[in-house]
Amino acid sequence: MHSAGATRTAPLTRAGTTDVGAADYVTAAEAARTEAVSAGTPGSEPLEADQWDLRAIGADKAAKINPGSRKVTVAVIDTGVDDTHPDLAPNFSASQSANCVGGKADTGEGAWRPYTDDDYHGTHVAGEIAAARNGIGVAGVAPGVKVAGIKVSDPDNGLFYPENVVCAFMFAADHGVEITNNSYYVDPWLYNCMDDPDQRAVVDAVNRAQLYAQRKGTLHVASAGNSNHDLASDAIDDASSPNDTTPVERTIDPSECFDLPTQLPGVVTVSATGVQNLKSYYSTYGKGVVDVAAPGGDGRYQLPDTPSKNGRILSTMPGGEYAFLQGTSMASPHAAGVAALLKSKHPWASPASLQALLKAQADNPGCPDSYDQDGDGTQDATCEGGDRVNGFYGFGIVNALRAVK
Ligand SMILES: [Ca+2]
Ligand SMILES: [Ca+2]
Ligand SMILES: [Ca+2]
Repeated sequence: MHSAGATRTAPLTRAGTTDVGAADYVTAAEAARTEAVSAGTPGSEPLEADQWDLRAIGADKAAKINPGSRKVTVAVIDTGVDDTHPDLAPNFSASQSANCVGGKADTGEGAWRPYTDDDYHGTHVAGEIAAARNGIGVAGVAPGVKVAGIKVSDPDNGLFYPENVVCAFMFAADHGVEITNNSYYVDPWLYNCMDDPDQRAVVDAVNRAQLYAQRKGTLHVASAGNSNHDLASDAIDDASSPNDTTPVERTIDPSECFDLPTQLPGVVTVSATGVQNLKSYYSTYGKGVVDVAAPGGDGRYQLPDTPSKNGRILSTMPGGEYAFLQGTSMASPHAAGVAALLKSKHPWASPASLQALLKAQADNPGCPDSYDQDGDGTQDATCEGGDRVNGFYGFGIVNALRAVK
């Protein structure tokens, strides 16, 4: 039993992070079966047969051409990263890691680690980006780059407060981090409205830190959110905020109320797809808001023909474990991994150029003719736009193979 505090009773509903549902651990039997299946595939990792997401973006083939450069670091701003995991240890950059809780960076040994194994979110994200190709477990999208951890989640309630995120952006910029991954929203408001003085102050503070980092050469990649909201619409009903006290019901205009950091200018906004290259049922979307899409998994409607048939994303967990998770939290690190491959190939690219390269090499499936995933006869979301840019996929699904060619 973990009992770090009374508020630790519901680790799977941590408000700021954006994974959907409970973690699906890989059982020993599943792992053994998967290892047997992949044993005949030379050069692949033991659990790679279940990593449909790597194949969907050509990351398995890309790794054979260029796994990414040791000179590129992706910092995971999240619940901490367990760098003692054997799949993360080879690529971990301790000198670019910290604990930013409280608004001041603590760089003491292990300060970046999760408080308990329940704070698994950041460790899963880190593995998706850069788990090593070392003959054990899984592989990340860019197994040759380095990954760092900047912890921003509050130890008592798991929330991602603004001052912690501001600290993380500035720390990343000051420590030569090329790319940050942001699979969360800044708490306690899902949407921060500019006509509210307190919420406006949050937008201004996080935006200033983002711009500071961008000027120093750091590109930020962020999850679009898991509410199946249309960020290009003029009204969204939300009853989830503030999540640190009693939430209120309100209708917001997403052109004046912002999900942070994903809606800040300059940040790469990532929606999620499943194995059929179709928007995941939960993924937030929006024409002119989503920049690119990437595999985040869809365990409800898009199941792969893999050993486990699990439509979620398999990656590392604290304590040397592995599990499947889904969410735009899992999509963003795939895009960050491809951005890291592009940065490896184009070391002088500015954050703006890097984002342009990421968009230019993405594959756009185009809007689907119908999006009635639950089959009740009504559309579950409306994709606006054309084959080149649209609300579900932005400029398209990122492509690791094209990034290294
Ligand atoms: Ca591995
Ligand atoms: Ca954006
Ligand atoms: Ca429907």
